[in-house]
Amino acid sequence: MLSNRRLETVKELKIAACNIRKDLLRLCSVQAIHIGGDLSVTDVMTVLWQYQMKYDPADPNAIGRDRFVLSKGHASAVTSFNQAAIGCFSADDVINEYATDQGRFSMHSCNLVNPFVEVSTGSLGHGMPVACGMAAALKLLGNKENRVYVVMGDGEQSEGSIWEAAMNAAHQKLGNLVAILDFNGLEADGTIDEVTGLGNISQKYRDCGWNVVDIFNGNDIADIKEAFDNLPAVDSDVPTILVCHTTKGMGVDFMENQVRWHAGKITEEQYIDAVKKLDEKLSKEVQ
Ligand SMILES: Cc1ncc(C[n+]2csc(CCOP(=O)(O)OP(=O)(O)O)c2C)c(N)n1
Repeated sequence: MLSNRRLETVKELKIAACNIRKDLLRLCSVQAIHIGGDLSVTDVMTVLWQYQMKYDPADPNAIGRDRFVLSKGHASAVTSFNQAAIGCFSADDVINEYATDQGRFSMHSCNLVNPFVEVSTGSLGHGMPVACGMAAALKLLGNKENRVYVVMGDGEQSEGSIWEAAMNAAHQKLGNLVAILDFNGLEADGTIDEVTGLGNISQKYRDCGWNVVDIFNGNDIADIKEAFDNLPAVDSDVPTILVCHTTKGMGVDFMENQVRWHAGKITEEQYIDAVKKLDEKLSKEVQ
């Protein structure tokens, strides 16, 4: 059935985000994945998929669905585990099929093998312009019910195509477009400041004509939920970006803020220890 609000409360969403992190770590103990950027965006993805988005796991092409584009396409695992959580397939399917010849899941999402992937991504800078096109098409069709959500990385902001799309989205008054920026301060080879500093990224989007919402703790479920609850109407005239200040590797102490953990695999011992710590943290937070 086409629905949203699968989970309602901050507590439920915190538990769900913890479960996603455990799924990610389980996969990471058998395969190298982009774990750092999966963990930074886990909280916002959990609220998006398990609370905010209108989606039918039985019909990924339902006309009345909200659209999702993963512009930072290497965060495929966190997307797949959220889709598993709402019943598109199982978390075991993701783990068993990941990076196998016939599998639906891999380091980047591919819609040729996985119907729950709206757009194949992986080459940075492409998802955002495609999302703008989808939002423009929905608007042209007179749709006032559905949004297009696009998740980008901060390193990805170096791609020129992002800025062509950002200017065009404001020009076309795409109020149905919601971009989410996972501002974790690191990319693959170093810090954002070392590679291509972004300056005041919120101001840059404002200057392009966007409605900018800063989420100063982009790993805080309550703040994320509040931002989604207060989005402007779908038929408003200005695209919105949620600038989420997050921590790369969030929730796993030896990965937090470490460039080395952009991608990689963990040992069984690291997996057991990390899961134990996640459980301890959760029980303090939700007691
Ligand atoms: C066009 C393109 N150039 C380079 C890469 C290689 N690459 C993969 S992930 C990544 C870093 C991206 O950084 P960011 O967007 O901040 O992602 P996060 O830190 O959230 O994982 C790079 C350069 C790519 N996938 N596409």
